Formats: sequence, structure tokens, C-alpha cells
Amino acid sequence: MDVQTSLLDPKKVHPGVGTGTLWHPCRGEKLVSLSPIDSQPLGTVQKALAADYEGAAHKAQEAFHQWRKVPAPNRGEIVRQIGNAIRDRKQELARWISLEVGKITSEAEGEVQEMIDICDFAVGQSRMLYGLSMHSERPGHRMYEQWHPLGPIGVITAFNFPVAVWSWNAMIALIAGDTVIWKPSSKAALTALAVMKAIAPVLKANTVPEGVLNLVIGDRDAVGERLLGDTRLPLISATGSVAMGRHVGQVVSTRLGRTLLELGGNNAVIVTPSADLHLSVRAILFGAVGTAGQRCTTLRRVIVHQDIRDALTDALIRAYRQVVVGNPMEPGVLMGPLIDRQAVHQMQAALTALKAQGGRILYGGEVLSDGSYAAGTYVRPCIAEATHQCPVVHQETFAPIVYLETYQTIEEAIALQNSVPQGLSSAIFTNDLTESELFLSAMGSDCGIANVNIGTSGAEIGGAFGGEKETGGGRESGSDAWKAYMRRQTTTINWSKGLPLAQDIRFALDDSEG
Ligand code: UN1
Repeated sequence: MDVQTSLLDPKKVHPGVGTGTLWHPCRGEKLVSLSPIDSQPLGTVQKALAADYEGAAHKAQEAFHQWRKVPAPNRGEIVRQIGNAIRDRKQELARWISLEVGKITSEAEGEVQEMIDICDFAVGQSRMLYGLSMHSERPGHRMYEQWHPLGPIGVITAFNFPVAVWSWNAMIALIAGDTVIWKPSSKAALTALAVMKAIAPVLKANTVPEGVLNLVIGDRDAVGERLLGDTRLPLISATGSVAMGRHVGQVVSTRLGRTLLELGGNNAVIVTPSADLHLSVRAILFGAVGTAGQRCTTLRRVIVHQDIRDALTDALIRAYRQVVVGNPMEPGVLMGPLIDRQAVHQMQAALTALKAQGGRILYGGEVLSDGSYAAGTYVRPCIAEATHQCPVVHQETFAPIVYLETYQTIEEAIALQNSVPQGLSSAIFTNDLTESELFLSAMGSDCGIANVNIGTSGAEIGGAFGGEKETGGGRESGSDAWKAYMRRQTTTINWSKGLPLAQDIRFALDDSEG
């Protein structure tokens, strides 16, 4: 496979620690990144050990003291230039995403576009770090809130969005005045290196201090655990499984640090009798099959009204039959490989469990292994019939399986939708205003994202992204998510000659006795 691009030399062994424009030799083992497309090696990284992490953390701490002094709009100007550098490298970065995590070209380019979009968003936000002002209850006093940079922050990302999710965090953190230590998934290490290399010329041209944007590639014990326990990092933002997030939450809360967690989803759409079936099928297909079912927003459950169950199922099976599975960089392919054989194994285990629990496969689910599928990472996307009683339906299996369940009343549908531990994304397909309003009301969806007549995945960067319950409660990306990356300070200024106390408290010395 030709992996010759100008950002990364595939023949070189790349050091696993970068502090912006400089790369630092590491002492850990070599990590060879294999493509899920054909199991071929794409490149090698020398992983960081604890001492290598320490070097980067020290730099991040030092750089914070410089970076926080730069006015926020000037920090925004750097992010504007980063966005342009990524625009210039869009195809090349998308190629790394396809090669390393198996996304089809259009989705890989869409992911890089998310980074470009968040850069644009962050540039504007850099002039809008607004605090409220309040009217003091004391005469001659002024009260207001201001937002200051928080510190060096840790960002842990998953393999499935190796560019976008980091940039939602990092670009907002940059304009907020924070420095960033990024620990990417080792399944997407080269893509992380490529992004940092694309950004380096901007940092250099603007003499941004070394240590403002850091990358540390290494194992959980040597790097991950250190990052979590590092009291220099007031915030850890982590994307990944619920199990991982639970651990992150526990460790960071022990030192009373803050976390921003974006964990598993178990997203559902409700398809009602008044729904536009064509629209519903298209949305279900993209939601369940897109990114080979490996988005946290992937559609995992379809809750369909019993009267239209057969029509929807037939239309879905017809649509699934047309999905070409294969090399994600070939035109016409809609679904590439899963990230590795372990993921294929987990998908098969979920389907075995489903059958044992009384569920039924209606379409697909097979492992493909002939010819160009020899890597053992390709599967046929699966439509399965299940009931709410099947325990497997309550779990997130990071694979293209969608479970169909039926309902009779809209209240029952919403209860089913809400009856899983996760709470990321949800949608309803309906042309009945009373149904969509109920779904969006306080008695409706309990998720962080609730959509009407669009699917569960593919959220825009402008909204706050994240979910409730076991999804972790964090919000990243747009809206006012920037506040998580700053510290709030409430300030009261007395410009009077007296010292009136709040709540009308009298606490004066008797001057006459002095
Ligand atoms: C993720 O899978 O971790 O809404 C993020 C979406 C994308 C982001 C997914 N914008 O599907």
C-alpha cells in the first residue's frame, strides 16, 4: 500500500512525544500501526515512558505561563491559521484517517472538515469569552464575572474520531488560554502525528511557545495513568468507553480535578406511523452503517410502531443489500473494515448472545474473509430483531448492528428509548407535532441530543456535544462548552468611601473607644 505522503515518512521511526514543533526521542517500545484495510504496517512510533511524559507535562506547564498572557483574540488568530493549514492538508489527513482507522474517504474528509469548522468557531469565540455583570446590593460597588485560562489540560481521544474530537477540545482550549497534552488512541497514533505535523509550521511562524500543544503517544500505565493523576492538569477530557470513563472519573476526582467525559452511547430512533419512510430508511442506514457502526452516536436501536414494522424492515433490508463493503478508499464503498479483529470478535459475541437471549438476525452479521477481505476485519452490517428484555440491547457494541423493537403507544416508545443506561443521542421520525413535541419535552428523550426527522449521528460542531447518564455528562465543541476550559472568577469592586457589608451585617469597631 502506498502510504507516501509529505506529512509523515512511513519509513522513519517517529518519536512519540511532540511539544509543538519539536519531537523528543522516547524510551518506550515501538508501536507499529497496522491498517485495518489489509493488516499492512503504516508506520512506527517509539512510545513514551513516564519520564518522556514528564518532559512534555513540564513544557505544558511552563508554556501555560506564557500562553495565558497572549490576548484571547490573538490566540484566536493562531487558531485561524491552524484552520487554514488543515484546509490545505484536508485530503492528506483524510487519507491517514482512512488508512489507519478504515473510514470511507467521504467520512474521513468530513471528519477533517469538523476540525476546520471548530477552528472557525473558536476564532469567533476568542472574542466572545463573555462574563455576566450583576447589580451589587451594596452602594458604590460593582460586581461581575470574568473567565480566566484554566491551565494545562489533558485530552484523551478514541480511535474513531482521531482528528475531530481532539480538535473540539484543543482548539477551544487554545483560545481559552490553556495548553494541551494529547494522549491519542494507539490505534490512531499516526493520524495524531500527521495532524501535529500539519500544525507545526503555524506554531513556528508565530513563535508560539514550545509546550502549548503537546502530543504523547504511550501506554495506559506509562502515560495514561500519569496524566490522570497529574495535579498540574486541572481538567481531563476523555472520550471512550463507559468502563474507561468510570476509571478516569474515579482517579481524577480523587485529586479533586475536573473531568469532561464523552462516553458510550446506545442511540435509538423512534419511527412513528406518520413518518416519511424514505427519510427514515436513509437516516437509519447512515446512522447504523456509517463509520462501520463505530461512532459514539451510531444508531443502535430502531423503535418502530408495530403497524409499519414490516414495511420498514423490508425497506431497510433492501437498502442494506446495496451497501458495498470493502476498501474504504475505493469509490462506491459505503462501509470499510472494523478497527481490528478484536472488534469483529466482539460483534460476533454480541450476535451469539442475542440469539441465546431470544433475538433473531434479519440481515447480515457475517464475517467476510475471502480475497480482499483477508484482513479479517470486514463484516456485513447487521439488522436484528430484539426485545427490550434482551440484555445485549442495553449494551453498546461498537459495531454495525441495529436492533429493531416494536411499540404500540408513543409513551411506550419513549420509555423504551430511555430505558438504557446510556444517554447520548436520540431521534424521532414523525410528521405529528404532538409526538415530536412530547419527544422533546421534559417527559421525552433523556439524551444530550434529541433530533426530529434526522438521525442520531453526524452532529454539527456548533451545538454542545455530549450526553447524560453513563455517557458521562460532559459537553464539548460548540455553544457554551468553552466554559469548561476556563475558570470563573466572581469579582466585587468597592468604589465608595465606606465598607457596607452584604446581607446588611453590622461589624464595626466602636471608634469612640479607640
Ligand atoms: C464520536 O463518535 O466520538 O455526531 C463523535 C457525530 C460526530 C461526532 C461523533 N459529529 O456523529
